[in-house]
Amino acid sequence: MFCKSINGKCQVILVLVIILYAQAPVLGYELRVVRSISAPSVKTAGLAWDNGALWVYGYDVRGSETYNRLYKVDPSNGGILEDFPLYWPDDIGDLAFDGTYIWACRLYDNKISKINPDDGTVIESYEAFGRPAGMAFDGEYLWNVSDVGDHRGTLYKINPASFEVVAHYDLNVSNAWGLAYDGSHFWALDYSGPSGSMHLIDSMDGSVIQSYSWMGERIGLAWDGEYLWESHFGGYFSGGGVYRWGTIEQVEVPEPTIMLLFSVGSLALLSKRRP
Ligand SMILES: [Ca+2]
Repeated sequence: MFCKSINGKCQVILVLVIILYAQAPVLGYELRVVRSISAPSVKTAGLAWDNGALWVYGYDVRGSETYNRLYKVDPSNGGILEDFPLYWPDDIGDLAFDGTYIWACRLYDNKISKINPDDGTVIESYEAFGRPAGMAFDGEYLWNVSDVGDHRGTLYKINPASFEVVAHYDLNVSNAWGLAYDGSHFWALDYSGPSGSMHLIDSMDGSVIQSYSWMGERIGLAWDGEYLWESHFGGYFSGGGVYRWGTIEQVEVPEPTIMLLFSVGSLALLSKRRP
């Protein structure tokens, strides 16, 4: 890799590369919340990025009224740009935006709905596989991950025009919910109660490249071209009243190329210092 022939010095360098790469989180290359904004609802879940704005899936109870809504939110301040009612029960999953339509996971009737972003109307709904939880769009295909039952942790690649499944992969993760595509990889939130994890996933074969310990109770996930956005689920006391309002967090992720260059650069310095 760094020498034309493998000799003792090169082997030491390769071992150090592996050690430094493995220690990268310790050196500061971790996921990091850089900003948090108030969500438009208490139970805040699905997220999708739409050209400078976030689509947010939220559910509220105010007095005797329930509000199951889709919000378009300004990510700079959390302001609501648009919002539409959705006519199905408490049904919170992730979202994706394909450039024209919003796609929503419906947890409790195992459906995925295509929604008109101009008025929130449901154009078509499809039977999903298991309980659909995470949803992302890669520029050509929809991707959906299920979170329970026989389909738990299965990632489906779907033709959005026909809803035909063209490939599926077992992610081998416990409880994936939020899903986002960053242009080359998928990110999946693993929602496991108070503690969770975030997985970086190879889009070619569904293998987990790296897993990060992460905060729990995060559900929706979106990618804005530079940062991840995640939703922190709020909730109500059993007797009524809000114990936590939903929030939306902007998350900085490590850049694998920079991480590797850092390791290589450090090794070059170490190598020069060797007698
Ligand atoms: Ca998403």
